[in-house]
Amino acid sequence: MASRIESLIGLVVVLSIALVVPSAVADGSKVQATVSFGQWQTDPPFDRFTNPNDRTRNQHALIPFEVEIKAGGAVNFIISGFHEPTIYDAGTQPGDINTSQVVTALGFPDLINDSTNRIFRGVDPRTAPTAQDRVESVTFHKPGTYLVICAVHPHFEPTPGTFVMFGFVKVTGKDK
Ligand SMILES: [Cu+2]
Repeated sequence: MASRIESLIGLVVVLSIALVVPSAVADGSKVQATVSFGQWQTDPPFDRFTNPNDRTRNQHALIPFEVEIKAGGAVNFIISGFHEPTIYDAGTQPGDINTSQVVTALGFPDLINDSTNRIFRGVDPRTAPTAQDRVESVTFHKPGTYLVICAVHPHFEPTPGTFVMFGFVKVTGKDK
């Protein structure tokens, strides 16, 4: 009797989890990916102990350039330095971004503010030093190839029409 009740409780727990967690997440493979979003350099040596945010020693790249996850999974953006991860809906290309739309603040580079097809924008890196080095984990529910840019204007488009700091998240369908 006791084992029957236990198995019934187990069944209820499993069903409850299935209702809450997308199947891709429960599955385990390709449910998440990590993207290094801006990197500190080591050659020549760089000592952040004494100079925590020397922007001339920061590399402006997404590593890897493209990651693949299943629908329902997440991408963890590990952000080092002054950057602003911003994600556009599937199919958007770098040239589609209107880089003339910006938010400005004295003493900071312009931040691109094109909201067309934008599905995610990270925390404002100008708000506090702690808003710079951080992790932002973002979920993707529909298959497609999503554009991820750094909205710091001189990082994304250092010269007009040349795009540098961006990458893609490829989201595949759930396994049947
Ligand atoms: Cu950046």
